[in-house]
Formats: sequence, structure tokens, C-alpha cells
Amino acid sequence: MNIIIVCYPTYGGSGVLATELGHKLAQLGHKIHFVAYKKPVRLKLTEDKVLFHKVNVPFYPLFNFQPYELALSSKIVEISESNPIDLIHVHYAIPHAYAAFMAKEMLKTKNINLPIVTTLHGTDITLVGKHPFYRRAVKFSIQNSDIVTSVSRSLKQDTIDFFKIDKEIEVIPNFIDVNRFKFKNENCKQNDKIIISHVSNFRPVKNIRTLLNILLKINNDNLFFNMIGEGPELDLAQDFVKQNNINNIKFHGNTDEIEEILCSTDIFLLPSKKESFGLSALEAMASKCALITSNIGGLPELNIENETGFLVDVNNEDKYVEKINALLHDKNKLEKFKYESFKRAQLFDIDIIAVSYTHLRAHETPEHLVWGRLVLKKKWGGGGGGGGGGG
Ligand code: GMT
Repeated sequence: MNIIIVCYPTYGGSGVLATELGHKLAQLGHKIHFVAYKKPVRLKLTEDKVLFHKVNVPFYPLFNFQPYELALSSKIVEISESNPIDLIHVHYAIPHAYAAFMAKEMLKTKNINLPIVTTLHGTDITLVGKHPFYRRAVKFSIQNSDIVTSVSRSLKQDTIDFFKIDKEIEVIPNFIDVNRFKFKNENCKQNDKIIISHVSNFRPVKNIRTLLNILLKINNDNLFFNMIGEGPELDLAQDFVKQNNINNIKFHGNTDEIEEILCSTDIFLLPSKKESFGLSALEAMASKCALITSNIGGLPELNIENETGFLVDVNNEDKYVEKINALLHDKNKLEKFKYESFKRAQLFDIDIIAVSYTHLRAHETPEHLVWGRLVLKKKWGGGGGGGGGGG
């Protein structure tokens, strides 16, 4: 098939997921057209089945806000006019699902009928999407997508409860390439310290203030802290650490050495206020880290209480401290959690999960493609979604 993937190009989980999915689909023989306002961070353009189309939004002084949706829907139409596109897959509802709907309507006037798959990732529903200024358009875009997927059962339920969507929502969890982390399962520690790491984009939903208070309370010379990522509360975190003389800590920023850092990590700490899945926690699990996370959103679907780690009420600082101390004093339990985490992460391997987006393709006939529950009359003829011919 020829698939347009629309995503955010930054370090956020939704863009990373979309990019990895596109690469996997290309490996499986699909042609992928990535569309974003800049090249997604993980995108490799070395395969000929992977293309990138940049959405340009020209500056015009009359506008307070440049109309990105307009440029995006025009770009989708432009690509679909000159390539035999079968499907538009948008990651993150705002504004991608809305722009895709507009593109679909425009394409209908040219007798091109493209289905839209919308994957919900989290704050497009649980935070921004709920805002009264957006919610009608978000609900409309979800309701008018042909297939909707969500990355956890919790996010699916939030979507149904808040938007009263009467559409089937398929849950397809986040995935990773577990092999990226495997060779690191040797001993990669440089000293005896217990290492506690956190990875995020330092947005307020990541509960950075609570995280810092926890670090302050547990701080001692036998521990080392890694803070990975960049975002709005990074400065605040660095100031806090200076003011409180926490010296055994390193801020790594958006590093390419995440596998190395996680390899030496014992405990991964994620006290998020909202987390629809927790891709960073999954990466930590694949690197054999015990998890201490909040019990919010999709985290309990990933972090199994007393097996891969502990789940704590979001802002209960003392409980986090108690749970971390419990692991620091019980090395057998810590090792058991680390091993169970690693085992559980294998279930979320890209080769197992990513195909969920495509597995029904096995039902393809010469006239139809099947994607999820969609049966699409082939417009372009030929096998594998390429080639000419009308229909
Ligand atoms: O967590 C973030 O701030 C980034 C955000 C995004 O949209 O890129 O991540 C969301 O999507 C990820 C991939 O599906 C999930 O693993 C994250 O849990 C989710 N973040 C939140 O729900 C806060």
C-alpha cells in the first residue's frame, strides 16, 4: 500500500512511534510518505520506500497565527494527486485528524476516496483536546475518521467518556525494537552506585516538581540521578538542584546515548500527572530497569504492581520515597523487578505490535485491500497497492 503518515517531528513519543511504524511498514513492502513541518527526528531517508514531504507555512503579516492546518491539508491533497495513495494515517488528533478530514473532502471532488486512520496518543484527548475551544472539532475529527486507534485501554475509555464517541476504538499499545536495548544487558555499570533515571520532555504533565522533591528526600552518596530530555521545566529543575546542593546528578538533554544511560540504570522514575502509555518507561523496561511510576492513565497497563515495579498515587511524594527505599534495601526484590521488567518489555516488541496495524492485510483480494475493519476497493489496481489503472 501507499500510505501517508502525518506526525509531529519532535522528540515526543507520538512522532517517534509514527516514524518507527513507518519504517517497519516500509520494510514490509509499503511505500510511506511522511508529512510534517520538519523532518521527524528518527526518520532515515535511506530507504527508497520512505519519502518525506515538508509542510511549509509561509509567513503572512495579516495573520496572528499562521494557518498550519490549511497548508497540511493542501499538502495531503497534493501528494495524493500525484501518488497512488491508499490511506492517510494521522498520529495525534490535533490538528492532524482535522486536516486529514479536509483533505479527504477535497479529494472526493476529484473522485479519490481515501480512508483516514487516526491514532490517539494522549494529551490530544486528555488535555488539549478537552479544551472547550477545541473539543467540538476534535470530537468531529475522531468521529469522522474511518479507523480510530488508541495507545492504551485507559486512553480509549477517556475518549469514550469525554467525547461520547460511538465509534469502535482499537487499542494498539506502544512498541519498541527490543533489540536496540538487548546487547546492553551486560553489566555496564561503572561503580556500585544505584542509578535512578528519568526521561521526559519536562512538560508540567511530567510532574517535575514532585520528582525533584522525591530526589531531594532520597538523596544520599550511594545514589546517582540521570535526567534526560529537554522542555519547559528543565531550567526550573536545574535551579532546584543547584539551590539544594544535589551534586550526584547529571542533566543529559536530548541525548543520542539513551540506551547507554538506561543500561546502567536500576530504577526508572516517572511520576507523571498524565500518561496515556509511557513509551520512555517501556524503553527503561527493555533495559532491565525497575519502575516506580504514578498509577495514572495507561501506566498500570505497563507497570505491573509488585512485579515490574511499584505504582504510586500521583502526588504522594512520601509514598514514592518509601517505595524507592524499599527497593534500595531489598536488592533481591530490585533484581527481580528488573528481570520481570525486561521480560515484560519483550511483549511490546515492534515485530509483535506494529503488525497489528496491518495484520488484516492478509485478507487482500485482487479488488480489495483490507486495513483493520476497512474494506477498500482498490483504486489503482495491481497487487501491493502500487501501479496504475482506475477503479
Ligand atoms: O509524553 C509526551 O509529552 C509526548 C506525547 C506525544 O504526544 O508525543 O506522548 C504521548 O504519546 C506517547 C506515544 O503514544 C505515549 O507513550 C505517552 O504516554 C503520551 N504522553 C502523555 O499521555 C502525556
